[in-house]
Amino acid sequence: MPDDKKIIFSGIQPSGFVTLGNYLGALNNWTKLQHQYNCLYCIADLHTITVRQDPEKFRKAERELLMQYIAVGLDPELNIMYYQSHVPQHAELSWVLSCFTYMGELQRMTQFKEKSQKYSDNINSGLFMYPVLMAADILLYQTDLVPVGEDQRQHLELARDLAERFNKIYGDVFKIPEAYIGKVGARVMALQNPSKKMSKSDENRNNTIAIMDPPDVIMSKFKKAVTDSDNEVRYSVEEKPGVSNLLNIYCAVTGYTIEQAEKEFQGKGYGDFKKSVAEAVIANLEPVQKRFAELKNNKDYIESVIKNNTERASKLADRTLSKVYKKVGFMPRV
Ligand code: AQP
Repeated sequence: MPDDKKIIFSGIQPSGFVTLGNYLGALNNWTKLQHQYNCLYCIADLHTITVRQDPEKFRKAERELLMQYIAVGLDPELNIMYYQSHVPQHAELSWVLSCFTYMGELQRMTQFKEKSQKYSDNINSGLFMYPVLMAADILLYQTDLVPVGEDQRQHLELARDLAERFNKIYGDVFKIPEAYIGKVGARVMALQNPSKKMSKSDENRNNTIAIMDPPDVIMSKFKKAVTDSDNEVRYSVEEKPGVSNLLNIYCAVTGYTIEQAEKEFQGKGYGDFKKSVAEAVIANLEPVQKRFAELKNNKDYIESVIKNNTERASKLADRTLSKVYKKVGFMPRV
């Protein structure tokens, strides 16, 4: 990777079908960063097992997520895209960092509290340790910038605190990462319940658009999307959350401003509006779906990407981990 560019790190969990939310909030924005930065994007499978997964479905989601990274336009030569579990340094650094993390810090994490409620039958210690693993993910690559949504800010703060704590004891080992403040990606809400975000793991499939949903399915899900009763296409998150969500989606895929979109649908009913949103999404996803279908038939290429990118990630990860091991006083390997 060229030394003169800043390092960006992010990832997505292979916890289900990649949604339009993941696409508009993350993936699609990542493609715009690849020439300006050195980007690492992991497929965060170690994080994913903090919630129980069906192994077959999980493996399929993992396989497809890498192809989706490529299909949306992330170049595997420019970016490093790899499976987190293939680079054991993540887990190794996570252990070391856990010995520098206080229980109280983890107990304060909002995501832990929320997920403990959501998965109350499986509050495992991995769920508790999730932010430490995330800190290891970031610090392992001497990351400069992390594109994070509001929900991950607290975790990034912890990563910064841990890096500073470690550096204070052992000298300059980790770079202190910052949040990437770029053009904010759209926050996409659930179609049937626009007060909560669209999520891969949502059991109600009508809440989510998967980026690989066929056009007729996308159309039908948008037609069923919740709106309101006053039949006016106007943006107001408080008064009209459903319509506003659809407007956000429409603008994200067409590049129109909200004002332009409101004008376009002035005097038109919700039926026409929803159909236009669906058509715009279908058109935007068409090349992605086409490329994905091609990649599915190109197993050798995908394997070469996995091999090559894992090696690149491992090499970088090893630099940091070796330094950490030396600093804490572990016996050198012979
Ligand atoms: N609805 C959304 N709108 C905008 N951005 C979103 N992201 C997720 N949902 C939306 C962004 O996608 C990336 C994926 O992060 P993740 O897989 O680590 O977990 P997540 O944020 O918890 O995503 P999901 O889809 O909601 O997964 P589950 O259901 O497994 O929890 C992040 O960059 C996120 O901001």
